[in-house]
Amino acid sequence: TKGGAPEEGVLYLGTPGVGKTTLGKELACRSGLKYINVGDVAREGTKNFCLMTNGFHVTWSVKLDELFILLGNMAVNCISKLAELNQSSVYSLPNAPTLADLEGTGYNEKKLGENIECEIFQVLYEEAMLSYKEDIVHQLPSNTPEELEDNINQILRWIEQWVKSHSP
Ligand code: DAT
Repeated sequence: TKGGAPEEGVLYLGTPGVGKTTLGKELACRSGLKYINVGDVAREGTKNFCLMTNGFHVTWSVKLDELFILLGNMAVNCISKLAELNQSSVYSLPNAPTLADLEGTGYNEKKLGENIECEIFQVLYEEAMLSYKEDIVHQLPSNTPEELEDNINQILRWIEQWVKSHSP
């Protein structure tokens, strides 16, 4: 970012284990964009992140306003662009992870069940469709290395188109 101008970016989300890190790091390598894991940023600013429980679910709660300060211009972009429902895109990459996929992530069985259920019922996709203009929400299956490669190429094409349509 130069002179504090908001950054443009690709925002993608999905439940744990669907392949966000794998995709994000590879996409960053090939596009020159910076990879930011919002969860890592939140965890590093520990005062912004606290463990909540209602006796049934245990979950991490993030103070969003403080997280946005930590994220800086990237968050300015998320708020100003995504909230206006234009220009940016949201990608959901569900691949219905199995328990075996998720076991290594340190989640307890209940949480694993919830995440899988969330993926099966496409909760994130539906929420994204409700929150943003439908034509900027894309759902990309990523069940195989070939699909991952296709997705990276598709997102690179979208970035290229976006850059072309926004250059003077
Ligand atoms: P996330 O960051 O969403 O938690 P990850 O990138 O760490 O997920 O991926 C979880 C595991 O799945 C990891 O062992 C890599 C593997 N993986 C990711 N994308 C895949 C794909 N398209 N096909 C097969 N395996 C994939």
